[in-house]
Amino acid sequence: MPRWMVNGRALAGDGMPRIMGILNVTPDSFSDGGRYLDPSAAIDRAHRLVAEGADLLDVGGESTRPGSLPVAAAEQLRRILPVIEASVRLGVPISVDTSDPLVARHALAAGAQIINDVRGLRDPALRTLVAETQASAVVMHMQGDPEIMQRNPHYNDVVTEVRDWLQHQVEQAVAAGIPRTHLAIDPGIGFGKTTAHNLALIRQLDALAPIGCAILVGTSRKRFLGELTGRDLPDRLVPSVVSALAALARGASIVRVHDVAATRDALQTWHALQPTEPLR
Ligand code: HH2
Repeated sequence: MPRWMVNGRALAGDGMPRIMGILNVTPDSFSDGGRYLDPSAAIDRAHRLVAEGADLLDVGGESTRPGSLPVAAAEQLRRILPVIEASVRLGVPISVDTSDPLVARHALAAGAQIINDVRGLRDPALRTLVAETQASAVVMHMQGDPEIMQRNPHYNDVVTEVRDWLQHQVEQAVAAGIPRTHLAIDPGIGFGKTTAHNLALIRQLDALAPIGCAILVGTSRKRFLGELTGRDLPDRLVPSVVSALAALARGASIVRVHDVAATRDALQTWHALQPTEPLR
């Protein structure tokens, strides 16, 4: 499996799945909006996620849920900087969920090491920044923009189109000077996709392997799980965990989740049950 290097350390590629804990410092995120807007609540949450077993944290100051509008860079920074500054002391890499080069620059200066870009490093300024700072990045696929992406998502062949687009973005990032090992790719579950598209992408996740980057997947609490099970947001823990395991079984190395403790339990059990795992 491809390695994902973050600040000189492998965060994937050694056979151990990794958990990215979600920390949304926003008033309006789809599942935890408003809960961690206060910096001290967000910092407490960061401690808790790491104590529960998160291998890295993804801090975001802008919701990208369907229908959401962009948040100004200054406001994103006001929300996330105190949280990043406090969280770097926790000893796990900090990722920042942004597409804005200004937000990214300040977040990296405050100690973040990964830019998680739901727009797949489309902005050349963001590619240059990641290259120059030797940061790592997540290149995610999204059709359209959050405001309109769920209106009528359409693909002729979702798996091939997502794979080809990610491949193109990775080549652009490499051409800008970012080492391939610094990049992880993400099919962008729920970003301009119907339930059928999301299921196809998870079922055929191994189609992304030829790109040669570690694969990250975020299914946690998402709407397609509600459509599958009939469960509302608070009751999507089981489908979230099961879908994370399914993604790992098909080649993902990192899962982005809200419920770290439950995902950690599931991963440890699942890992121990692999036929290749030596007895301890
Ligand atoms: N999903 C969300 C946000 N960022 N980043 C990556 N790489 N992959 C994802 O699947 C992904 C992401 C949406 O989830 P959440 O952060 O919980 O909600 P919101 O965007 O409303 O803050």
